[in-house]
Amino acid sequence: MVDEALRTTPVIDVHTHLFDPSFGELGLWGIDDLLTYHYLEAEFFRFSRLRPGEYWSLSKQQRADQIWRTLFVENAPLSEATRGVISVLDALGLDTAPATLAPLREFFAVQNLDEYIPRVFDLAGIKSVVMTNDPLDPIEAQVWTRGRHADKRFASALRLDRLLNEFPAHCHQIASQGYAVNEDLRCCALAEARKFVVDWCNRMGAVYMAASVPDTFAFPDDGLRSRLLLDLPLALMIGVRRQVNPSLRLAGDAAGLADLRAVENLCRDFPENRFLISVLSRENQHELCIIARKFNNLMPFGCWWFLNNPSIVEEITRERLEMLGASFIPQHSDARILEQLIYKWRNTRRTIAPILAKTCDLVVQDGRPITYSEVQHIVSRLFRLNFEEWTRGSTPN
Ligand code: FIX
Ligand code: ZN
Repeated sequence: MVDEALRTTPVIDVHTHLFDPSFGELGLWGIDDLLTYHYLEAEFFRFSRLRPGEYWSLSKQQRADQIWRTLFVENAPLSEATRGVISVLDALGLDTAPATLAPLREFFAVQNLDEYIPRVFDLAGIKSVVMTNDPLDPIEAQVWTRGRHADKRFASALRLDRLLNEFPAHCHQIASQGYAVNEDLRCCALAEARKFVVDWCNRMGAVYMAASVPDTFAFPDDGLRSRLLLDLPLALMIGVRRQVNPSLRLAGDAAGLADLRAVENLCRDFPENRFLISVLSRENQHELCIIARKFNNLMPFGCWWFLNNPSIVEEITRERLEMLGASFIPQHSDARILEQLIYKWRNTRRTIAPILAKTCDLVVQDGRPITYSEVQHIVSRLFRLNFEEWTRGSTPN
């Protein structure tokens, strides 16, 4: 019953770094992008003698060739991320162990996105994804300001990392968009910063605002973070330590244990606001479940980044089911490349199905039957309804 319900329930992927076709080159797909994914780059530097500087001096194709040879030919693809590429090639009916990438590049070269995106969404069992949209990314901002055809499959989320975590560095950029802000937010600058956020939320039709914050995140604090809450769901991704090894670029970020009293304070001080919270440290997971039992304006979501490994997804999901029932969002893909949707959701279904089945079985053992329509409802709640309800009526003012 669980397998069937998971197979037939189209999922909403609440956090990705994917872009719809109107964003052109920002949208990544195909074998070279799949292989130059920062998860694989991190693993590559563990096996290869190549120095990061030498690697970055190569073209994307040359980098992909290096990664394929090192992680898939000279070594067996054992890790979650390397197995992911194999799973994608298999799902597309392609050779999963060619000596070189030439035959695979031929396949991707002839794909037409209008037909290909629906095929990938179908293989992944996806209804829609939520993008990560940064109004301070010059290339992306151009697409929004010139206007784009909304694509129902790709919802938008206003990403505020640069605004909330590096305001002084981006103050001039915001000012150049016509907002009277200044570095220390004197007089009406805060209202102008809020106006910047509201305008971009409306321009994007954002379903939520989002920001990742470091493991040192505290609330309340003296900065902008405390003063920029709107009545739009805020997704906070807590516990990333950016660029602990800058030479690896995107692969150079790490994680740290956060003090979740900041989350308690946020939920208590802003009872009308809705918070989607994901924490990066494995050691923060239990406490997040406890805080969620205290505040119903907190929705835990996903097994983020370094947690997105079956052994840890199992542990986190079981704990959440035991403590929260079906009142959480088990997973998001964080896909950066289109085809990653296929393996990340294949893995999630494969990992979560036995846990859900076991939990339903325990209900029966405890003396109450479970029907198929109840199983369908549980799966819909976890992978669609919780998010739809959380973001319903999300228009900022
Ligand atoms: O902050 C985020 O949204 C993270 O997911 C990314 O920064 C990270 O690079 C990533 O791709 C994780 O899967
Ligand atoms: Zn992300």
